[in-house]
Order: sequence, then C-alpha cells, then structure tokens
Amino acid sequence: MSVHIDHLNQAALDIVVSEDRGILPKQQPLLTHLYFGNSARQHPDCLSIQTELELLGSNLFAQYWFTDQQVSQNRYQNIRYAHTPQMLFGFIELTCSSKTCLQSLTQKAYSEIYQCLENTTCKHLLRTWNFFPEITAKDSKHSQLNRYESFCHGRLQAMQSCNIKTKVYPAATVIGNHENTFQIYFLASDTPGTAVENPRQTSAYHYPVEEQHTQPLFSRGLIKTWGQRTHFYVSGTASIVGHETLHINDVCAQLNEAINNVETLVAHANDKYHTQLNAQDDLLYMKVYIRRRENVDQIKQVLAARLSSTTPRALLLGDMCRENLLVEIEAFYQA
Ligand code: 3EB
Repeated sequence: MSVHIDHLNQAALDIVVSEDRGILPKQQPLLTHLYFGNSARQHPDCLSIQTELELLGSNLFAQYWFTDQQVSQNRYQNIRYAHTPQMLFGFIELTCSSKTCLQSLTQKAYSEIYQCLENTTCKHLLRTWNFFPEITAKDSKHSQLNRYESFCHGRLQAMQSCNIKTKVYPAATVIGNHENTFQIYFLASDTPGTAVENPRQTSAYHYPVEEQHTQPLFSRGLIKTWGQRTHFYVSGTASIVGHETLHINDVCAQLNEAINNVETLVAHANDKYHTQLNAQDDLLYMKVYIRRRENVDQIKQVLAARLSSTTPRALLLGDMCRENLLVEIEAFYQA
C-alpha cells in the first residue's frame, strides 16, 4: 500500500531548526514557533511555545513552522491555536501538582482538544507532545496506578467521551517535567496521516496490561505529506524490544537500542508505504530526553557515532514513563 498523496492538499509545511538566536530564517507565514532553553524570546504575532524542560549543553533549540497560507489565531477553552484550512497547531497548559489526579486532568485536556478540532476543518490529530511532573509517582486518586498509567486512562476516556473512533493514533511523546504544569501541544490536519508500527516492538496499543490498566494509545510513527514534502513524525522511542525494557542501568546501550528502533521504523515505513526516507540524511533533528544530567557526555558520544555531524540535536532533562528507562529519543524526518 502506498502513502495516500492528496493532490488537493498542496499546503506547504516546512520546519526550520535554529540553534542560534537570530533573525527569522524566512519571510513566510508562521504556524508556530517552538523553543527550548532560555535564550529565545516569545515570538510576537505567532503561537510561540516554550517547553519547560532544561536544555543541556546549549541554550537554545528552536523550530519555526512555516506555511504558505495565511495563519489565523484563536482560542477554545484553555487552548490557544494557530491554523489554516489544512493545518492546526495547538497548545494547552493546565496547573498540575502532586495532588492532581492525572486521569481527570488528561481527560479534561484531551476532551478540550477533540472538541476544539471538531469545530475546525482539521479533525485529524497527527502528533502530540505531553509533559507533566512526577510521571512515575503514584496517582493521588487511583492508588493502583502511577501518574503515567492514569494519564493513559484519561486519554482513552477523552476519546470515548468525544466519540473518536479512529484507530490511526497520533505519534506521541510523553515526558516528565520538573514544573507544576501539564502541557500538551499538538499538530492536526484536514486529511489523516498514515500510521507506521515497528516490527521490533509490540504496538503500544497492544501492550499486555494488567486489569485496571489502559494501553498507551499512540502510533510508533506517522507519515504525512504536505504538498511536495513528506514528513515522518517518530514518537518518543526507547530501549524497548517487544514490550520489554532492555539494557537496564546502561544508558549508552539504551540509546543505541532506541536508535536501532528508529532506524528499523524508517526502513519499515519505506518498505511498506514506499517512502524513500534516509534514516540519517532526512533526519531534520533528534531530541534526546535524559533522566540523569550526569549521563550527558556519554550520550553525546553515542550520538556522535550514530548521527550525521550536521544533524541538529536537543538534549533535554526529563523523566521517562518507566523507571528503568534512562533515555528516550524522538525524530522528525522531512524530505
Ligand atoms: C514506549 O515505547 C515508551 O503514552 O503516548 C513513548 C511515546 C512512550 C509515547 C505515550 C509512551 C507514549 O512505550 C513510552
């Protein structure tokens, strides 16, 4: 089966990564500006989102999402969003403490997201990024669940209550931050993407789970064409083979295994959906979430061996949803 190329959807979406503060790389409509670290300023006149994770070994990593059509900005309940008829980027931020029930908070946030999309032309959720504190602590309300498991349950309940029937789950990242905020930002579009699963990994939505537990509803990767461009959004990827964590207590081996997972996913996308992505050359950037700041130098060495020297990378301090994971990566392909 080949990727559905929608010739009516010629909208451009072109992401430029910048590791310096400087002038805008292009004069085109901006859908969003995402930045990490503290040396960037909120960009006026566009949806400008700061992720509250510490950037290690650098002070700026920013992305400018350019399009070729006029962008409008709007609000819906707690969501701020920017959109054209073909694409929508949104952001929700809610207060979250150690006493918060993650299931109710997540259900509220995702219900607002699905209701927001329902009122627009962009009903297909393609990619989400989710951050909240104390991700593996016990949930305050559901003592048999940790906060990540409670999050997974809330995400399912929002889909059910909003009558979302699709099995094309978005690609996703879920990371623990060190703030008092629950943040989600997301990309949606008027036409669906193509979900890609990894033959080395059990699909997360098929993970074996105990009673009272909900599977994580995300796709390993999602392909979307924008005009002449192909994007491949790779979810947060860890040292998990099948459904088991490998290389416990070995951060270098975990990172190598995670990169093996991403490379296998790209090869599988090419085989199954006839994309022609090069796992190194078409990698626009890689983000590396690191649990322990003292692992940074080891991580940099592995990245130097595995990535092209010119590929931008952001190293971010954050917690994984399993205690035994020390590192997780996410990749963004643009060809
Ligand atoms: C994993 O492979 C690691 O719940 O949306 C990675 C990316 C992970 C997304 C999610 C979870 C999620 O299971 C954890």
